[in-house]
Amino acid sequence: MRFDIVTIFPRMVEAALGEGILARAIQRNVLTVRARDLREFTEDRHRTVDDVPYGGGPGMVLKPEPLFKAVEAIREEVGAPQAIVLVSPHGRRFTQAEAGRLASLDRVAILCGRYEGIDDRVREQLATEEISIGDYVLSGGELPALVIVDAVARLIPGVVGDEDSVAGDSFSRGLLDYPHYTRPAEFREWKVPDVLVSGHHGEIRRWRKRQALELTLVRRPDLLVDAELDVEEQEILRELMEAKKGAAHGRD
Ligand code: 9D3
Repeated sequence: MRFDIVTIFPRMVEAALGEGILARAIQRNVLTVRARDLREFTEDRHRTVDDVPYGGGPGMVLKPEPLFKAVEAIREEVGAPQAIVLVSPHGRRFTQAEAGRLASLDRVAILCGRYEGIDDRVREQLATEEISIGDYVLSGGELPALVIVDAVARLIPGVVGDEDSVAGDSFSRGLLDYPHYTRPAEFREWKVPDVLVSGHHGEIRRWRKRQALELTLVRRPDLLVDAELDVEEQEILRELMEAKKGAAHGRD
């Protein structure tokens, strides 16, 4: 899979891609990410990417021309992207399901805004979709672009070393994760739950399911609506909900 990220801060994007799982995937050619400097697609001596807003008001607006030129260069060099994502606070919220949809594509371009805004003709005429990563104000689209690349890349076979760890990932099954422990079995008098050191694999599996379900029920009950639960998990969840009801009526 290939991403082309258009930004005025290509080094910010490259710095993040130089570490960790993404860096390894890029080295091994499982993933290609190219950060493209928007200023390279300007024509004037000052490499101007922004201008004052028509109608007045504060701040600067990204000009359309360099962004259109950047996408045209991508088309010519590597072929037309299957999605041209504008990262913007106005976009549809990015979720694991959205990550899965983008992971099915071969070539994705991401356009990052900065300043107060971006000429709306980019959204209307160039972008194929608009994505936000959540309800908070950031200074630009670079971090959101990296969030999207990270979440999507993890779903590409061979990017994460252990495929089982991706399949078991919290949101891929729609549940929060169970608690993890490592040695020592006792740390400052806090013990690891007995069941985990017992070696009873059946009991461990069931304990983890219960913990994951209980945590999800308490913290993120909204996730249970779409969670894919096996028969055992459905049974445990029914028990947990009964126990909760009992507690609420003061009879536990
Ligand atoms: C001061 C201008 N803002 C009015 C409240 C509008 C604004 C424009 C550009 C706010 C933030 C940004 C920069 N953010 C993004 O480009 C962005 C973003 C975000 O801020 N939050 C969540 N997801 C995203 S995706 C892109």
